[in-house]
Amino acid sequence: MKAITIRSIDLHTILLPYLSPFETSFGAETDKVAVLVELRTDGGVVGWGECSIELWPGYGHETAETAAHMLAEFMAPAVIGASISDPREFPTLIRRFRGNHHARAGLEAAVWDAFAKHNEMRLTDCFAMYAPAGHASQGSATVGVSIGIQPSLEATVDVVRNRLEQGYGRIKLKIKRGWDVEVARAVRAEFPDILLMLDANSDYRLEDAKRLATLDQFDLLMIEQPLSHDDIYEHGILQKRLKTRVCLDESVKSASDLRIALTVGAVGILNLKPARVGGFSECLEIYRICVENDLPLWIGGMLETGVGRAANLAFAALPAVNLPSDISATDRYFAADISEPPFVLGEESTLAVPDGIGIGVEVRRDRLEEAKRRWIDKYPYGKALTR
Ligand code: OSB
Ligand code: MG
Repeated sequence: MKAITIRSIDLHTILLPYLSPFETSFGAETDKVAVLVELRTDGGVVGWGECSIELWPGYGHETAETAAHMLAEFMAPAVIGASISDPREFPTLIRRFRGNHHARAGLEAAVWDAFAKHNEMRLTDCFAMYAPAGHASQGSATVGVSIGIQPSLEATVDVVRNRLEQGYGRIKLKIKRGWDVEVARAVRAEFPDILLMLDANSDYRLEDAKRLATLDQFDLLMIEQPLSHDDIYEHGILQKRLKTRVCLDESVKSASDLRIALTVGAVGILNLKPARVGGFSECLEIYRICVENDLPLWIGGMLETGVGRAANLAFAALPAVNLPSDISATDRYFAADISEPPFVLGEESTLAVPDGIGIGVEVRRDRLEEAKRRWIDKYPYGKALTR
């Protein structure tokens, strides 16, 4: 493989309105916020990466401001001028900075995109090259859709019906304490045969085990992250009390966390989010552990723009990603995405990896500028704070 040398890095903080607000156990969000990383090589190749974050530091602790700060002040200066002949070595360049996985992941994604483009490969084939032998990209991924907390049970059933009609083959419902058994019952009653799962985003405690066990009757594919965002141990105790398989999201921030979770029986399925674990090199390590342990795996999302979604899709097309991923079509998220072409849902609830090299989508400069302006207009920091 031909090495790249990093010449420059530009950061773009953007705000892109969602088609509809997305509500989870930690709050509702109306817009996507992201820091997009534009990386230029000495050879003139441009790689793009997305730091997936949210306005409210509820899923993870990072915000657009912290990610931009970590990148501008520390991580980008540490890598400018570096030559990379194997993207898996990239994390060592920023090892001396701790944490900040979402920021780190966006930068690493831009490196992977530039590296794949420089070598005239699709990013998905580039990932496959570093996956275990025989794990070629399938060129598409089976996907589902994540449905936020709705104002009523009727509204939930309506949204589910709508998504099923659009062709989604797996439905994930967000739940929280006080919005769980009834919503699962209502949806299951209407749609007895669909692939259905729940995501609690850490809203429960171990004392709620009995309540959570009543969800067993709904034949759920899994329950995602019921307990604390930084717990592994108690998820192991909970799993012994549930028939439904526990899927970890927030709790697994590294390959090391996954090994612990496997050891204590806390993980029956893994939601792997590149942003959460700090980048695609760590994803490849986690992928290998899943293969070795026969652990069911899918790729999670954070309502990314096309830039982040394209990279996630490239990874989700690897063959050991064997459950539907949270990567939906563009029209589930935005009226006009930052990149073109849009992702369109295909047969049997799949998304096809684009043919182009790298992430396979192009950033639209006009939309990028508009989304940057929207961020600045909406969040004019420096204004006096009053009650
Ligand atoms: O917990 O999986 C989650 C979005 C933001 C933050 C956390 C989560 C989510 C999703 C969205 O479920 C899935 C998607 O990107 O379509
Ligand atoms: Mg989740």
